[in-house]
Parts: sequence; structure tokens; C-alpha cells
Amino acid sequence: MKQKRVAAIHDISCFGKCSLTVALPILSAAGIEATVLPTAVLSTHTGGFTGFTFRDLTEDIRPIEKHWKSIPIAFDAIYSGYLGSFEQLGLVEEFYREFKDENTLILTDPVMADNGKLYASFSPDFPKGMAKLCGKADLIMPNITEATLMLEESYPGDEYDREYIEKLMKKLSDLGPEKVVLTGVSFEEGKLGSASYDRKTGEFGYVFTERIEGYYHGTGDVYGSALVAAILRGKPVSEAIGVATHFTVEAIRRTRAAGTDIRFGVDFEESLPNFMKNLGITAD
Ligand code: PXL
Repeated sequence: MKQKRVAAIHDISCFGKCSLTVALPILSAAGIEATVLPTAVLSTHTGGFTGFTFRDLTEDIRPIEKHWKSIPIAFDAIYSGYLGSFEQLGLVEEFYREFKDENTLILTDPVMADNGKLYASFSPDFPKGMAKLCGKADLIMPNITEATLMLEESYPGDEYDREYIEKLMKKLSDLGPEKVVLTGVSFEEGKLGSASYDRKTGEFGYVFTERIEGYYHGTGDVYGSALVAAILRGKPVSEAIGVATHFTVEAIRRTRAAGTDIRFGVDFEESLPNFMKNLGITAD
């Protein structure tokens, strides 16, 4: 089988296990080649640290794209996440356009907010721009905060039901993407999971596991990278959310048991063998 190649467009947070530092090992473990397009370089991620460095790489995106076109390189998927500036929304849309052919999946994680709040590094008009970028994707994977910001709706907190979630996913799909994965969904105390919607089949999927106390940083990127890997390994979205959820929860559980600082990211590395097994990758 020909190896799949993904263009991973995220920042490099040098410390803190998120974005490219988790996308690379997770995609590699799944047997997928990860070509990286860094959007910014930071000394740490921005969640809970102060005094971090931030080098915006907006000016490098188009020259890298032009060079890759000249080789030329083709991608089975483009997976974008945390962007370093508002201008990058347009540059990433251009990148999608330049590299999308009939076999290229566009997978967009609109990383910009959580817990009802836009991250401090983004301007209030960023969600509108991100909604436009998500319109060009085949699959998007927002959390509920990002979903409501893109739809210009109020954040529901914990006050929602299944009907609300399914309507929300249909509205997100109306932005453009055929498939929607919504993370951080809970209908029951002590349980947390994710939901999926496929406009083509009309099918909804749900996966729930035990909720683990504490807000562990980088878990959205661990989940997103595992989801992208499972989809490229041929899993339907309703199954891919199960693989990604179990991988992420196992890592969170191990990290909590070790008593690690929640800002330092999760110990997903130890779960890679199990993850590979769930993707049908065996040693022989
Ligand atoms: O995990 C999402 C993420 C990615 N990159 C940077 C971040 C965050 C979340 O806070 O700060 C730089």
C-alpha cells in the first residue's frame, strides 16, 4: 500500500505537548508521512504559561507553498489547526485551493477557543474568518465553544441536550463541510465524549467515556491527530471518534495518575502501541 502523506499546518509550541509536537509522532505511529507547515514558533503553548516567546511565520507560508508546488508534492490530506495570525486564514485557504485534488481530504480543526472563551491571542473577528475557512473543509472538529463562536450563537455551558447537539452539527455542516466532529460533549454527569455527523448518510455517532477531573492542555490536538490518522487508515468517522477518544482518555488517565502539571501536556506516548493495534497495525 502506498504511504499516505499529510500536510500538517499548526504551530510549534516547543514545550507543552500540543500542535505539531503531538501531530508528528501520532501520524508517524499510524504509518502516515507528516509534512509540516509551521504557522508560528512559541517557547510554550499559551495555556497557563506567561512570558512565552511567539515568532509569527505568516511570511514563510506562501514561499513554502510555492516551493512545494514546484517539486511538485501532492497530499492525501491537509490537516490544519492553530494559526499564528488572522492573515493566515486566507493563506491556508489558498493552500487548500492549491493542493486539493479529487483525492485530497481537507480536515480543519478551528483551534481558537475553549470553555466559552476565545483564546487571548485571537481578535474578536477571528471566529468569522475561521467559519469561512471551515466552509472549505471536508471535515471539521470544533469543540462546543468554537462551534457556537463560528455560528455566532451564545455558549450553552452545560445546559444542552441531544437535540441541541444534533442541530448544532447540522448548522456547522451547512457552513460547507460534509462531516462534523464535535468534541467535549456530555449528556450525563461523569461522562464526556464526542459526536459525529455525516451529511451524506445523515448518520450521527456518539462515543462517551468516564470524565477525568482536570483540564489537561493539548488534548484537543492529541484527539485531532488521532482522528485524522484513523480516517486516513480508512475508518469511518463514527468509528474514528472511538479510536481518538480512547487514545486521548488513556493518555489523560496516565497523566493524572502521575500527578503531572496540567499545563505540561499528556503522556500519550505510552499509548501509541495500543493506538496502532486499534488501527490494525501489527508488528509482523
Ligand atoms: O492545543 C491548542 C493550542 C495550540 N497551539 C497553541 C496554543 C494552544 C492552546 O492553548 O496556545 C500555541
